[in-house]
Amino acid sequence: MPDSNRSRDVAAALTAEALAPKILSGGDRRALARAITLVESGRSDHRAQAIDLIALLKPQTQRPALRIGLSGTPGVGKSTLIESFGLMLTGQGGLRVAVLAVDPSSARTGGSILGDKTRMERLSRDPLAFIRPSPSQTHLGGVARRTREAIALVEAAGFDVILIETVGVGQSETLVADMTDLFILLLAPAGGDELQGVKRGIMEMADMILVNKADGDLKSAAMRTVADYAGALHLLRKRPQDPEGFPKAMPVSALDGIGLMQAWEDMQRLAGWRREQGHFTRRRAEQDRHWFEAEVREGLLARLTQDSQIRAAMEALGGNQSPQGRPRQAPPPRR
Ligand SMILES: Nc1nc2c(ncn2[C@@H]2O[C@H](COP(=O)(O)OP(=O)(O)O)[C@@H](O)[C@H]2O)c(=O)[nH]1
Ligand SMILES: [Mg+2]
Repeated sequence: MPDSNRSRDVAAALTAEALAPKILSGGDRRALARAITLVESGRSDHRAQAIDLIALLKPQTQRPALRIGLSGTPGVGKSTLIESFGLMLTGQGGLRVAVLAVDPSSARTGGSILGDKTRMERLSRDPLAFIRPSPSQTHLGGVARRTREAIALVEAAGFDVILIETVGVGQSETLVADMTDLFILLLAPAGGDELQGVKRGIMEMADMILVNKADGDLKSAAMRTVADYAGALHLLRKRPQDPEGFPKAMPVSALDGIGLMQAWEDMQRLAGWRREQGHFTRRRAEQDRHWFEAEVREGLLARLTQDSQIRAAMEALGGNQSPQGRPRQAPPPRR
């Protein structure tokens, strides 16, 4: 086949009309992967197709998946936990599980938090699972849109649970918490009796704190850490979206699979309660509004900076930078 034909075929395969039915059928992983490539692309023709695709899929998406955000510092055991937890859900629950990642650091390190395939080898071979490593990313604004669109795609493909992993870098936790139904903080057993320097803001976002590595020599340290955090959570202001007993801290071992079923039961209980009480849909509506406003703001700013007078004025004021020297971020939604 001549090259020009082939590239035309590839282009045809990437149109919204071609991809939408394949994604909705649920079984076409290649179409899903292609669609995610489309939403990640910086090309303007791809962007146009991505917008069309999301618009086609949204009204036909059967039911919401449970979106679970998982955050923790490198080495705490996120990949190991996602693999064990994911295999438990696909194996015992027969659920379809998608794994996405938000990694603002990958642009700097050139790596990717899910790039390390060896740790999720078994889950990536599971026909009920879909794993998408995070691409090299430049700025958080782009990451947010790409991740939200990837969520919409896997949801349209009928996945039951979407796990979104992030390293605790900068504002990535807030970002993930603002696009998920449940936000889980993964911690390691503490050596001393200090609270590992977890920021109060992060604690306030957590629906559950899982203290990992509660096995072998680390078990007693893990139990102490659970007790410390249970106490700390107790001191936080009560949130309307929590039933009795939440947010909670509990021990798990991703390596031995200990506590994972209990954690899943608690997540379901929490999500179920929030659904009954109307918190679930309210939170999603708030998140939609927040991201819509963020996009409008970004779009307006992009337009404004095309105006030479305004651009000159901004440059005179020090450019499009926040006082900390980071790109501006939209404020988080009210909770
Ligand atoms: N003892 C123990 N080690 C674990 C557990 N989970 C992960 N690890 C180890 O901790 C290290 C980091 O795990 P990894 O999943 O790559 O962490 P990530 O950087 O958060 O994704 C690896 O050597 C794992 O084998 C656990 O439950 N118990
Ligand atoms: Mg990892």
